[in-house]
Amino acid sequence: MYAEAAAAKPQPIPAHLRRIADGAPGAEAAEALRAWRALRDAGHLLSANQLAEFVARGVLSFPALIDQAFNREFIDWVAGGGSTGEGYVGEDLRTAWPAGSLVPRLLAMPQVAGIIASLVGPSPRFDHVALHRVPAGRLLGQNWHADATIDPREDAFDLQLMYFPHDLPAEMGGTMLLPGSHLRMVHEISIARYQHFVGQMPTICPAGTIHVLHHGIWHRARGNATDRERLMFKIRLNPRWKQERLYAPGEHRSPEINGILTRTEPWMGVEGRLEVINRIRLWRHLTGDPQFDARMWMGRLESRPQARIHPASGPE
Ligand SMILES: O=C(O)CCC(=O)C(=O)O
Ligand SMILES: [Fe+2]
Repeated sequence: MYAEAAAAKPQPIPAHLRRIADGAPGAEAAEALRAWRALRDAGHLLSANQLAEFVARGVLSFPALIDQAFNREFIDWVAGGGSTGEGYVGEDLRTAWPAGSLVPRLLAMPQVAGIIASLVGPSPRFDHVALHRVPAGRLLGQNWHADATIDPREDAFDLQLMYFPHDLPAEMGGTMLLPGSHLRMVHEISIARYQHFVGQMPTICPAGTIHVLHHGIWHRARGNATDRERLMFKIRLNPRWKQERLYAPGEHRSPEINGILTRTEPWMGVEGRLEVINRIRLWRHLTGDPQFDARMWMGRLESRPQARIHPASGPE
């Protein structure tokens, strides 16, 4: 067995996987950049305030963003056996599904494309998808978890989109999210011992709602007490450009933004300040402003005066 392994020739790494390792934008960089600029010029990018909200809470909600005709088509397609597939790791988003099929059409809608472009930039990589179907009457939900694993990146994040094609009343459960949990790094289901949090957010929403999540958000599927199946389409995207100033041109230093970044969540208790500091760190990266601060939370930690009264060495 060992001899066989030693004799095996190393396989070349397929091109699309190589790009994961070096994080480069890929051959389509120029075209992708043009598309990002077109979204910006057409006013489809998120504002600095919306981005601050995302940094603070790890979730942005867009109720009824997708029109009823598309929602209906999506539901019928699933009912007819349509599948989004279960692709994983590094496929090219532009070619992962046949042109004109439902997933690329959803992602190409200007509002959806604008959200994606504002958070993960031009031509993000397709990480994985899942079509979550919770059968009628299945009361058992998931445990609390974060997707993937502890992810220590400070200057980058992946985006997760959840699309709910039908109305989601409270008794259908939906997904429970914990706003503000995204920078509290945990390993997957290690948080399963928790049951409820003060300030948890159920995805009770009208048809066509999209929730946009930072990859670190804590969440769980809930049971479905209705007599209808619950559907949710999720897709995860990885950035391939530096996530700096991807949002709509605008002021990123303002009293309003400071207010958003320093507003803590009820479940944080006395630890809210730790999250404010995490948010400021992320905001600095996303705005390209390493001096940014809010209420001196970072400035205090960074204050190390260098001016000396006495010479560094030798007698005065
Ligand atoms: O079905 C749900 O509501 C959540 C599923 C989930 O945990 C996920 O997509 O990561
Ligand atoms: Fe999950």
